[in-house]
Amino acid sequence: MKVLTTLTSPYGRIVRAFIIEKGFEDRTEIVPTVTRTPDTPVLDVNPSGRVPTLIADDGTMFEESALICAYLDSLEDPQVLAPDDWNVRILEARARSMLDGFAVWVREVRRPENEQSPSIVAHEKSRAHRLAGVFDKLVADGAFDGQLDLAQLTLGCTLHGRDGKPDGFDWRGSNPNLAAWVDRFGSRKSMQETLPPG
Ligand SMILES: N[C@@H](CCC(=O)N[C@@H](CS)C(=O)NCC(=O)O)C(=O)O
Repeated sequence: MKVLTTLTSPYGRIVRAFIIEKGFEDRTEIVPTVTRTPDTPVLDVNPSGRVPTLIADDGTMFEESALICAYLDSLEDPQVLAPDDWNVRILEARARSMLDGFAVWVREVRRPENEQSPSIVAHEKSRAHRLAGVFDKLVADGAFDGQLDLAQLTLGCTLHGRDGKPDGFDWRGSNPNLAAWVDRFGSRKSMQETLPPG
């Protein structure tokens, strides 16, 4: 199997870390790539141009980090994920909501200054702070402890190794429980081996 991804994409990191958690390093080739260029190699296999993109051994193309992890998990027991655990899925969706908001925020501040929308930036910034506060309470209640799941991986890849991102976002000071959880989760081998460069 091949996974096309940038090494900076947090969505790609969810898949890369999950491959390590499953012990699938030998059967999966990570193909670092670029996105958002007219000649990105991703377009040769995936018309959306998005990463992560997985090409399975039978040539089937998968996109979407959660779907790719579910597919990988289905390939071999023991299954790591808990697709029927609604509580986990609710938490995963909430973490993904924060990550999706980051993607909008970072895209906005990367535009030339005179094209940026201060109201979009303010909207995303306040969503991010609000959610960080929610996660601070949830981790203090142990909601992200226990056997690895996609909620933990998504929250971890959203915040770990990305301090000050996007756009100087400073969530640590006012969310000490979340900071401690991110540091603890980030010490996993799968997270250490998938740290974004630079
Ligand atoms: N919901 C998707 C999001 C994937 C996504 O937005 N990836 C970004 C990189 S972080 C991308 O490929 N951007 C390229 C583009 O928009 O053309 C997932 O979970 O995999």
